[in-house]
Amino acid sequence: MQLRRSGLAAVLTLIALSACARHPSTYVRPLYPTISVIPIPLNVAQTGGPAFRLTPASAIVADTASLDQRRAALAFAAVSRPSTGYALPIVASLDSIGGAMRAPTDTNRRSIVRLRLSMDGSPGPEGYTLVSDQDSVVITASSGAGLFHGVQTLRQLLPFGIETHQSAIQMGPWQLPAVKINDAPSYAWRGSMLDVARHFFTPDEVKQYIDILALYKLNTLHLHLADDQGWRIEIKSHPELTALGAPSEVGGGSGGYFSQSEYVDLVRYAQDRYVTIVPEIDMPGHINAGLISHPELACGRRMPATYTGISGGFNAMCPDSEATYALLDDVIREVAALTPGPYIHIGGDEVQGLTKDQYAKFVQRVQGLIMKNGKRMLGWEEIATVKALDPSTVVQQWQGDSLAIPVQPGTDVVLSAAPHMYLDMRYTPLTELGLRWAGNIDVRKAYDWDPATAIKGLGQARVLGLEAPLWSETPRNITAVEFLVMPRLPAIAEVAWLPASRRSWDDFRLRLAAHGPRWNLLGINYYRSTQIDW
Ligand code: TNX
Repeated sequence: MQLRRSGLAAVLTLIALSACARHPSTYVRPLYPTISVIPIPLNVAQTGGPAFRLTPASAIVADTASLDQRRAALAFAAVSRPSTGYALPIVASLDSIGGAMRAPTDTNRRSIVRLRLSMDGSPGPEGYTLVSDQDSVVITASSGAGLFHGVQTLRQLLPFGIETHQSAIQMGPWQLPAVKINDAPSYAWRGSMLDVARHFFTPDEVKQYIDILALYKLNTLHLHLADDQGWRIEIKSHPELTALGAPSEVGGGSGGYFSQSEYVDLVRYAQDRYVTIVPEIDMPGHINAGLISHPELACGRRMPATYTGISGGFNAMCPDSEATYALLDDVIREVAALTPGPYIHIGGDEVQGLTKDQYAKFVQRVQGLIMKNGKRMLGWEEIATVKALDPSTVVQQWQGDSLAIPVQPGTDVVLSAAPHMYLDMRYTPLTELGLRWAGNIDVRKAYDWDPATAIKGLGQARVLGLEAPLWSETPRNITAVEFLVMPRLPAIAEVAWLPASRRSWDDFRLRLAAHGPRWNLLGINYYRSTQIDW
């Protein structure tokens, strides 16, 4: 039941809402906070003035010659036009549509949503201000990302019905309180990893995932593109990698892969939402699927062959063969050329069967290949055992609440502490999906902790931010992925956005409850945690 597409929930919500429109007194709306934005903005003040209201005469004012303003304006229009049924034209100035600012009645008052890029760099990268009053909502930022985040805040300040695509059902009034918001994130890296290797997810499903990241102001999607069970990215110079490595997945399904044009389309879709894609080809271990077509490069304990189980560590690329680096040179060159973001992830985790020296030699050689292509290398925390890492290389912590391998001072680290952020763990012993090795993670465990103090062994490392991985040994489709991700990912998004001193579990759980109806309308599945009064 929990895993079924939440279409039924969406229909029920719509019925309740339409009943509400016709018989206002029969629908008892749950008591949600007036402001239930996630992540809660750093500073938000209700000014007490009259509310802002979208009307059929409203307009979006933005300079469409600017790509950043255009993206933000289109993002707001895409959410609000279908649900309100209003035209909401995007105009450079009010003059271009004519008419007075104040129309005669309140119901067609010409209110505006104005998007502005400031020239002076304030309010910082990814930050924005949002000021609403009776006549306008003005979002100001110094970057496209900041404007886009401001639009997500505006979206969440509007009633949840704004998420519906059924404009026939009137769920207004489309209003929000008069507020002054000043907002910016604490961490620059706020991400999630989606494992498309254990189970494959189609480009459209990955786009659904990106939509969730964008709604919660997450800016990084790490795609785990190759593992023992599947190779998921077309490499034109080596079509054999997908020909033999892609048609399989955990449990014996047919798998799949992204063609290069599909991958490029995903990158663009993410860019339009200010999400950076970080591609990972896991190596030298977790590479069975890639070795099926290159058994001569295997130094593992088994001959490479299709693998549909869920344990790892039985295969590795031979670090002593030049042919290994020739193949990886081709793979990295192609992946780098398709990826505008600055990072390429090489995995590097859970390698068995190589000596410490062989592993170090491998990581250094691959680091050279990545740097040669103008990218920064990223690897799971095991790469920190290698002494000669370049200062540009980023280490991704994952095991427990401590970094098993202390990193060199000055190293950039991304935190993915499994006991709080592994979205593939079970919520409780009774939930039907997920693994168990890092413990159960219900919503509070994901939310109520402080990354600034929790991780031991970081030394003088520089924490870039947080990333919550969704490994896909157990979820077989995107609905199951959503069940594991929601509502823990919004919790992590708030942990990454605000310092612990500015967060409160009691406040968060009330705001989170208000997002359930949004997800119902968006068709997003989620786990009804008993910690939340939905
Ligand atoms: C550990 S985290 C792994 C993955 C598994 C995951 C399951 C990491 C770098 N390696 O290969 O899928 O646990 O939770």
